[in-house]
Order: sequence, then C-alpha cells, then structure tokens
Amino acid sequence: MSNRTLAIIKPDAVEKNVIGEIIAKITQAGFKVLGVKLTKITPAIAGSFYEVHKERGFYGELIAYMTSGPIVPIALERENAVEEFRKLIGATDPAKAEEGTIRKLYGAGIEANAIHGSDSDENAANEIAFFFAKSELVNINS
Ligand code: 3AN
Repeated sequence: MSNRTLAIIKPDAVEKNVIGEIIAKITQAGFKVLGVKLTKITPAIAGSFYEVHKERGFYGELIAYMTSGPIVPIALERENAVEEFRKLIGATDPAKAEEGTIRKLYGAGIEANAIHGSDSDENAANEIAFFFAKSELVNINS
C-alpha cells in the first residue's frame, strides 16, 4: 500500500471553487486518481477520522471546520505517495509552506489549509478505506 495516499480538498478550497486547479496540480505531479467524490461529513464521521487529534486543543474547531461544507476525498497512487504528496501540499501553516505548494497557493490559515494528506502508509490505507469502498477504487496496477 506504500504507493497510495489520501487527499481531502477541505471546505475552504471547495468554497473558493478551486477543486479543478488543485486536482490539476496533483495530476501534474504524477499522481493517478484512483477514486474521487464530493461529500459532506457529519461531526461523528469527522470525529472518528480525526480521532488521533482528540487530545489536541484545536480538535473541536477542526471537527466544526471539516463539517462546515462539502469536502473532496481523493485516493491517489504514485511511487512514494505519502512523502511526495506531503511535499506537494507544503507545511500545515500555509504562511510557512514553500512557494508553489498547494497550501501556499490556496490555504487561508493553519486550520483552513486547503488540503489534507495522509502522514504514513498505515494511515493512508486506513483513510482510503474510510472514504472509499474497494469497488469504488480503480485498480491501475492490477
Ligand atoms: P497536517 O495536516 O499537516 O498533517 P496535523 O496532522 O498536525 O497537520 O493537523 C491536522 C489538521 O488539524 C491540519 N490539517 C489543520 O487543519 C488542523 N490543525 C493543525 N494544527 C492546528 C492548529 N494549531 N490550530 C488549528 N488547526 C490546526
């Protein structure tokens, strides 16, 4: 599973109407789209997705924010996907993100930072399964 990662275009970027621009950046960087959907999640679903951040001070706000509007989960494939995707999106805080990264281009702040990327192969596998049934994913390499 080490060649897969999960992206989520967050509510601020959906609201800005830049879904197409962001997907273009992702595919230009060599990622293949295995699955994509436009959806809105409930606080219970967001809470379970961000379970690992439960103890952090911003958890409540993060759940409120991620349920404030539609999001676009995208299952992606590329060699070394997790690491390469995190390079492409840039630092959590868009102000600290490198020029040309997706968060620098489209993020509004540390919370409304345009896009999520899995932080490990294990989480990538879990996060893809969280949003997509196997039957919803294209199997490019099989
Ligand atoms: P990343 O998404 O870069 O892996 P994490 O895993 O530390 O960052 O945080 C998950 C999400 O929580 C971030 N994408 C961001 O939306 C939000 N977040 C992180 N740090 C803060 C913070 N200090 N204040 C508000 N929201 C935060």
